[in-house]
Amino acid sequence: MIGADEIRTRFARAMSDMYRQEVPQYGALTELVARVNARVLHDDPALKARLEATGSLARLDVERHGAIRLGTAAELATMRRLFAVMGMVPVGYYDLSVAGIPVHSTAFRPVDDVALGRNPFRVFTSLLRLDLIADDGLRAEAERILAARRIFTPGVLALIGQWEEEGGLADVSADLFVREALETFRWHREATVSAATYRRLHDAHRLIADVVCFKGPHINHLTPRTLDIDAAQAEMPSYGMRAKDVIEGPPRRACPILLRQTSFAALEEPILFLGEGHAGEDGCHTARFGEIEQRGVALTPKGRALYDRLLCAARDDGPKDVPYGMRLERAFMQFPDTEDALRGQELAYFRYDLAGAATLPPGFSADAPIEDMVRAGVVVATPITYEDFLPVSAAGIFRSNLGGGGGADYAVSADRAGFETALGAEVLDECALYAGLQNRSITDIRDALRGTAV
Ligand code: OOG
Ligand code: NI
Repeated sequence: MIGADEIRTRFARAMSDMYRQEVPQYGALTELVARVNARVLHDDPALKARLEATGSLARLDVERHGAIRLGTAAELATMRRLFAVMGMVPVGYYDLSVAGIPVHSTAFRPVDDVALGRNPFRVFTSLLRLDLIADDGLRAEAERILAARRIFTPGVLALIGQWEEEGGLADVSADLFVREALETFRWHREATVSAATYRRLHDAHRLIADVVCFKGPHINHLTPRTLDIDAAQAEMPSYGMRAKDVIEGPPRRACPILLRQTSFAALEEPILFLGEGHAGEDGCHTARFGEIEQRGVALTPKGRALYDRLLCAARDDGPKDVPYGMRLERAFMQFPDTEDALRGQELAYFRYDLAGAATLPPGFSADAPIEDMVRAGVVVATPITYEDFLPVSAAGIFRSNLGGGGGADYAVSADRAGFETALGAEVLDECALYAGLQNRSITDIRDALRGTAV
């Protein structure tokens, strides 16, 4: 039997190869990021040593996230089963309707630290909210079109069933699974609708046309992880890419927090509409783009509340003639920027490891506060990487790829329960996962110090 981590690794590689063929600029982007990362590691041996010690260096070259947009509850439920074969489970709920984007989303990803270390491949997965189409006729038409499509191959459905029954896949079946699963994410230039239908859906919201008018949920970007997003952003033009003006997320920091992202504009791709009795009409569609990201430490609910407050302040407060980047820098001066402060004020999650042998200096007990052990040099604390997404950033990424503007005004709210019903499962709480990693590392230390480690 081939393990989930290995199937995920094979799938992520196959997806990356396919996307490089489909969108050559993605290939250029991965080269740019590899060059920037090599330079950062060369210039910062301490960072390199730390990434190596925590097993993060090995995953850096393969680390990617992608995104898809689904049309129906049934598609989402089957997608959950498909990702489960690769050890990817839904984490987090993101409501984007508040930002004028008619979707809500989750991220499918591995959750335990061994799996994350092997390959943290994640897919931001959105479900279209048809209830947000105001026109009854148009909504019914979109529903009818979506109900008629089959986005999964019979082959992949059979293999998912086999995996669920037998608890695994043999080598040959795993390769077949990867090949068949990939078909769902492939780009098809033939639309499933006429030019007139496309235009009507497009006028309701560009995103609705992107989800409804095609055979499947084409992968719309694949994002490599950079160690210096400012450097990568500055070099994008020399690779022929027009980057988004602002980097989403927090400003540059000594101790990076959460997630910073930037993207280049979506490509205009030729498509072929369904003809009515005659050959189809040509058109074009923009959906697929490139993105890079830099990841920092995961924040506790307290840290996250502070982040949200300061981000809001930077966006809404103060004179608008001050550039956004500067307002952001200014607002975030209130966010502590040393690891000691992030730990001391319980703003971020850390993983704790014994610095050396499991011995304590005189006067210490195995139950001593972990912070005392860090100060005494018995224990080292390492930031836990944020593995998830940010709704405000995601909305910015969506918007920049909907040809600017693009935000409708929806008088609705989050519908987490509706999303989970469609999914057929609850989404995991990301903070509980990070807290679990942190607490387990502390328990392991105390066990080792008591000599009870197995
Ligand atoms: C997803 C946009 C969100 C991110 O990194 O925040 C995203 C989409 O455009 O489908 O990928
Ligand atoms: Ni993304």
